[in-house]
Amino acid sequence: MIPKDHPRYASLMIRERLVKGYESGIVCTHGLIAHGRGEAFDYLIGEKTTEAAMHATKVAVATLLTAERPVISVNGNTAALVPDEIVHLSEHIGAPLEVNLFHRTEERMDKIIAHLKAHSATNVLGKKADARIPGIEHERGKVDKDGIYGADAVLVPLEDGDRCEALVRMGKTVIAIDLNPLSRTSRTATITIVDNVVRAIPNMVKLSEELRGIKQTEIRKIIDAFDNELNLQRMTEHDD
Ligand code: PTJ
Repeated sequence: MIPKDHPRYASLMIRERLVKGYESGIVCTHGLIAHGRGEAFDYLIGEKTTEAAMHATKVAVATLLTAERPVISVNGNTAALVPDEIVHLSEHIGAPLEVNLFHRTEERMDKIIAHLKAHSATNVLGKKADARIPGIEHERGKVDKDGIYGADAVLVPLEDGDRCEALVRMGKTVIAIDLNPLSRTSRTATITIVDNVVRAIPNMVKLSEELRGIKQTEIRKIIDAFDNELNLQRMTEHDD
């Protein structure tokens, strides 16, 4: 039991969720290691959403709301950390969830899909895997034709660099959530949100409610004014 007044309470509770996810077979062993890296970067940015991250989050939501076939890619860590929030986001922007795993086993696929459904998801893709991302030989290359393969915009929390590059090569708008602003994913994505998924996804849900009432021309302006490289520079230079 972690006492509520522990100075690292929030961070320890996030770990707790991942450990539970690991014990139930949702999170893979490597997911725990990946979290450690993310945690270190989060510590450096003060474990809060920076202005630059919020800016990217707003552009990301504007992009997803205007996309014709947006899809949200879900891996083990994301499913364990923000199951309710990712389902809400999927409903708010009208984008299906697609489970896509680096360490794919059919058992983990089934468990994650069941977990998301237990959190009220209705449309979860990923099992069919009837298409392949060109140039990606590992398991994350397996995608659904009517999901990630055919999407024009894909949200990828905790992505790996080579798939991110491959999705961009396919002409898709790729929105990454990655606490490491120096990663290949962060530098290759169209829009990079350097923030913890536990803050970024709830922020996206809130912003999707706010932006829904805004005129298309205004939404377009938000998207067109964004420069990912510049925004990443703000993150690495700690401009805010
Ligand atoms: O569930 P699977 O099988 O798809 O496997 C998932 C992992 C995470 C193991 C897999 O995608 C992987 O190996 O990822 P990487 O290449 O280690 O990249 C993870 C990136 O996510 C790193 O740059 C971390 O800094 C970042 N990260 C970790 N935790 C968080 C995060 N970014 C945002 N929020 C987090 N909570």
